[in-house]
Amino acid sequence: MVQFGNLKIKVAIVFAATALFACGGGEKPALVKKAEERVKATRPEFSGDSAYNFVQKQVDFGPRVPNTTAHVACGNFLAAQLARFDFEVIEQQTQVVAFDQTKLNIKNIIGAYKPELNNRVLLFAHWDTRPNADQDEERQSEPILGANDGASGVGVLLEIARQIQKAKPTIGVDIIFFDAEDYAGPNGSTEDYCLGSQYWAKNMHKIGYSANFGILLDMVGAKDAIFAKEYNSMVYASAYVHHVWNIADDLNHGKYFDDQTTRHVGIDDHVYVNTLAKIPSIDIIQFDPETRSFAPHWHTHDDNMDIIDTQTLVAVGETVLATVLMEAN
Ligand code: AHN
Ligand code: ZN
Repeated sequence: MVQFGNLKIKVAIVFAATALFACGGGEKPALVKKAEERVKATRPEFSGDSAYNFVQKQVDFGPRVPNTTAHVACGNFLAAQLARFDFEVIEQQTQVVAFDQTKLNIKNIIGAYKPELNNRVLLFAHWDTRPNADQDEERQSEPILGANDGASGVGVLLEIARQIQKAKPTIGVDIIFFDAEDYAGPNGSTEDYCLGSQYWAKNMHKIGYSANFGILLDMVGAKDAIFAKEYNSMVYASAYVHHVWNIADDLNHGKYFDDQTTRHVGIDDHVYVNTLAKIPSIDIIQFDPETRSFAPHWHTHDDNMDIIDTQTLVAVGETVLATVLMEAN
């Protein structure tokens, strides 16, 4: 019995290794290359002040809840920023039905750098904010500002777009700002979330679109944030989790990127990018592995500019941009 079990494990390992290295004769993925001859990541140019300003700009619109004027205005601002950094912009507008049957007018904002290349990386974040503060003790029915939950990931990605325009790497980069990630009621069920990414994964902006891998940034701006290895990322794309966490270590950001793996913490946009779009994707998300919970400001009115810290934005921004640049030929 034991022998049979071992054999099965051996067969599985050989099969997995074959799958990983069988690259159809094309360029080897950077992850495989890096595993063989692991090169230390070098620190890219990334301005924490600029990323912070991009977060502030979004928060200045007020809560970005679908079907509000602030949401429309902020969406237009984000698309204009990507265009300013020479990304080709596609605005994917549609209507989806929310948990309470409200018809939401939503917009996924997609920016493509070097759209002609096949060697591509996908970076994404949600740009909408939650319509309620269900974790707060006060004003629970009022929308939150979402400085961390919404604006932080988008702010880091806009600064990455700005730096890509300057560095001009030879790699395709897609940045997607997904809408309606957080439009759920108090104690909402998991399908209520991630409406924008679910729509995109079923209706991708280009026929046959793909990328080597994807990185989701969600709640990446709070002071002293801890990013544990997130459960679904480990299920679908563990090799990329280790790759990115190693790069964070190279850049001395190990205090933010924790080695522990979280238990299941919920569904986030990367789950649909993995299961429906079939792009291996990871989530960099603040989650405390000790208390097994999101930060105390999560889904409360304390999620405002007071909790945002430039150093955290830098740790995440440098790590993600270095990952992109390592993938360039
Ligand atoms: C749920 O709690 C279902 N998902 C966590 C992902 C999330 C919510 N990100 C931001 N808000
Ligand atoms: Zn949220």
